[in-house]
Amino acid sequence: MDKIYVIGHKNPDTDTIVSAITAAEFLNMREQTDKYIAAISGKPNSETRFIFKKYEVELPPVLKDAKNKKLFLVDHNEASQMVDPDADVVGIFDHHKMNFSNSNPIEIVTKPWGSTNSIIYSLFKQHAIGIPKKHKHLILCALLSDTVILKSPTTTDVDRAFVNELAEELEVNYKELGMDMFKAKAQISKKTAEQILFNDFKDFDFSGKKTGIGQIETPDMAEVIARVSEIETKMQGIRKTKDYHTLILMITDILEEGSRLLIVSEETDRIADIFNTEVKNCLSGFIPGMMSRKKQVVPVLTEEL
Ligand SMILES: [Mn+2]
Repeated sequence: MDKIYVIGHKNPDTDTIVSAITAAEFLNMREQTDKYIAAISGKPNSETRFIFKKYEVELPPVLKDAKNKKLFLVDHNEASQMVDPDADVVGIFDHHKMNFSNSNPIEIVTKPWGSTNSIIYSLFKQHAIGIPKKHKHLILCALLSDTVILKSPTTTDVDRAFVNELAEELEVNYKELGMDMFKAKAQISKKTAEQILFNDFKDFDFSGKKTGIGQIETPDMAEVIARVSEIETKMQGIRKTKDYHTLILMITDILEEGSRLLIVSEETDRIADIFNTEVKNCLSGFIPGMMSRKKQVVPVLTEEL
């Protein structure tokens, strides 16, 4: 029997890694098989490591080579974010915009919800398949991570209902859990400039302009701002060697609920204009309410850049 690797995007975050585990579990249960294997496409970040340690769950193995392997994609669908753009994709569960084509009919479930795990949790419910308790904890963490403790504009009523339901059942104070997760994720003082930039980083193609957007979410923005010149120097170097048109780091304060953008680009001023902000030494002013790369940055650049 052919194994099918259930796998999330490169530079994996908590939602992507938990999705691999919960989706593999769901698919195996639904099809009464064990051919679905959870895998990850790179090193987990400090938030994910904190969660897996807390709930004593083993991290899935890293899939180093996807050649001639069947993949079930979770939490992404764009070739630029896939572990191997030429892999044989047999299914997708995702909550991002679709940029995918395939020569075969496959199962695709997408919802405009705040987390891929909200989709997977609803599939478990629809099919009346029980979820192991440890996985329920992981699902709650993934929802809190992707929705920034339900504060991100990507949050829907479905996500809110699932978080409240799980928190009640598991007897967890989800706000405290969320803050502990984001503290573990930020760990600014322990990170190099490069780790801050690539902590949560995705590549995009905006009408031929290669763009990389990182995001660091922290309860204390000042800690990152203090290191901006060091990070900018790193970004200038990466932009040249890797041939980026634009590199952006979103520095998001989850308590103040807004972001500043560190922009290294061929068109820095234009990008500042696009976001109605001014840039000094590559750093924008505080943009209140900007929390989501997916909802507030990517669509605007897709349209305007
Ligand atoms: Mn996600």
